[in-house]
Amino acid sequence: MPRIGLVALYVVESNSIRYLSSSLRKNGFDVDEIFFQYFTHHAYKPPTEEQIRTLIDLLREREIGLVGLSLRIGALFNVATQLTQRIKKELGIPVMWGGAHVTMAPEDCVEKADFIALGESEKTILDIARAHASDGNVETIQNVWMRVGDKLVKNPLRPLTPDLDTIPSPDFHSVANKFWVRGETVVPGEPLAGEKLFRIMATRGCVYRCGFCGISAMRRVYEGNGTFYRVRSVESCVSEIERARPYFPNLKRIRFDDELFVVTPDWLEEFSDVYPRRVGLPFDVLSNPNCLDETTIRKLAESGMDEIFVGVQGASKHNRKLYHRTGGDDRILEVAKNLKRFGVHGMFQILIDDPGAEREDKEQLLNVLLRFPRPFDLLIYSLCHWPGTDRTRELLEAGLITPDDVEGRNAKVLHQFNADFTYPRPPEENFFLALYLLCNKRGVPRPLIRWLTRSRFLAKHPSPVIAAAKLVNTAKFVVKGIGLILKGEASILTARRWLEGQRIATLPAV
Ligand code: B12
Ligand SMILES: C[S@@+](CC[C@H](N)C(=O)[O-])C[C@H]1O[C@@H](n2cnc3c(N)ncnc32)[C@H](O)[C@@H]1O
Ligand code: SF4
Repeated sequence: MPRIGLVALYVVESNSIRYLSSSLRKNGFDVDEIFFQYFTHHAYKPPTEEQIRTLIDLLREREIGLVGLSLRIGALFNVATQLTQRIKKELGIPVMWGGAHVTMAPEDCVEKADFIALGESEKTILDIARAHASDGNVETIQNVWMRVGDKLVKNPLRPLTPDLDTIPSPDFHSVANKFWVRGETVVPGEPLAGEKLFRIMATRGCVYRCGFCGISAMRRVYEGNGTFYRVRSVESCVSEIERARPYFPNLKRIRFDDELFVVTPDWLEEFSDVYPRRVGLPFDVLSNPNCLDETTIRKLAESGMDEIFVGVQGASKHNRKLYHRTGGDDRILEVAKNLKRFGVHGMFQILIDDPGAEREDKEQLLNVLLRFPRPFDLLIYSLCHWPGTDRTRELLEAGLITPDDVEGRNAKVLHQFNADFTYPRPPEENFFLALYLLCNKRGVPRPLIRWLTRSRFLAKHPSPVIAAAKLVNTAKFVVKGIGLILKGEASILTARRWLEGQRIATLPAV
């Protein structure tokens, strides 16, 4: 039987193809995992002819009979289209697409691939593999969409898998049948072997519906098809880490990549007992301030959480008005204070560049941030317009963006997800970006920032504030980098990404 080749585009970390491969292998199917290039913030380069050739030669050599492209981000839509056309032309084999962007924008994707699979696909891929092993007909498989002549076949979605523990864990350690197309070279084996950070997901989905977020768009696709937010058992998570550990001899940290880490009291109680005993490594998670009361923060800290990413986005009025996001500014401040109290380093995420935001919104956010206890990190994201979100629809309707601004047609996320000063934004937006950058830096007096905020002149001519912000941010970035090296958490992959991606102008906010 010809093999299936699953290809991750610019993401060596990809859970997606690892999960799908585990399901296929468990059911006796032959599959290759191919990681095409890797991703460095702000240093993305489209694939060269030689790189595409390397991929095609590899697929031919491995006798792949069906290719599955995993398309997580809309920004790589054109790359996926280009690769699909080349594979079909040169190898004459079918190409299917799946992944987060395919789920959010199936209408665009179905026109480019032989067929696509929407949503979670561990079961769908088995049906596809069975069809591939027999007559190749996938036309009636649930979750599959395809164009048949003039007709667009849209099969219904199967319900979400309620118990995540029944899904075979991804395999981050075995070396067989894995290939990393790095530049023009094929590196066989597990690309993450030897990394110091191990990433895992304890959940899928989310309980909220924030207007800017891709998760909300995916949730809409699944409406009426089962519980969207699901949690794995503590045992399942811990044993996945235990299985991987012997293959990661330099392991220093666990990162839970969930959009919203678990905060159910029973789960946390069990986790705080089991994780320290059986894993005992520092870990970090991502969460929403509404989920982080004092007890939760204490429990997480006791379990070994030393850092946390917390989504702030905007001040409360802005969040409610633009993003249907609840929670007051006092709550966010309380979270910041409790994190400090329990010795957890806070890394707060904010959003800028929303064309509907007003000066007042920006000032309010700055005032909230100026009340946070220092030290804290600030990650500043520039709003990208994912297809299918409420915010994208509202901005389109208001004429504040055009369809060309939506990711898929656009690829802003590759160049300006972490906001920097290379992006052409209005002076006032740059002024506030510079002030945000200053507000978590220890040497910068807060009264000075408050005073600068009031300057109408600097809001129109922000160059001096930008220069100051770049300087202090670079200094903090260097200090943070040295800290990572001293803690032994900087790996070769991290270092390579920094060296390739970072110029002073594009250093991410810290
Ligand atoms: C964890 C994560 C990361 C991690 C990856 C870690 C890992 N081990 O995979 C890291 C940090 C590396 C990452 C990077 C990025 N990410 Co990210 N990431 C996520 C997150 C939170 C979870 C992804 C995941 O692993 N889910 C679990 C797996 C099993 O689900 P899945 O990927 O959807 O795969 C299933 C199906 O989609 C389907 N499927 C997937 N591929 C295929 C292929 C075929 C052939 C088939 C049939 C089916 C299929 O089956 C899979 C199994 O059920 C998602 C949000 C989300 N919930 O999807 C954002 C998300 C995908 N990321 C996003 C973004 C923007 C990025 C970055 C651009 C950020 C940046 N600038 O660095 C990069 C892009 C990297 C790239 N080239 O794709 C956005 C994408 C928005 C968009 N549509 O453009 C999302 C949706 C976040 C959000 N809330 O908006 N990410
Ligand atoms: C997917 S979110 C999850 C955050 C967390 N669950 C919360 O409630 O804030 C991770 C971070 O990505 C950023 N982000 C999400 N959607 C974005 C978009 N459309 N454009 C730019 N950044 C975005 C936000 O700042 C967010 O904090
Ligand atoms: S921003 Fe966070 S809380 Fe809101 S929908 Fe996205 S993942 Fe959920």
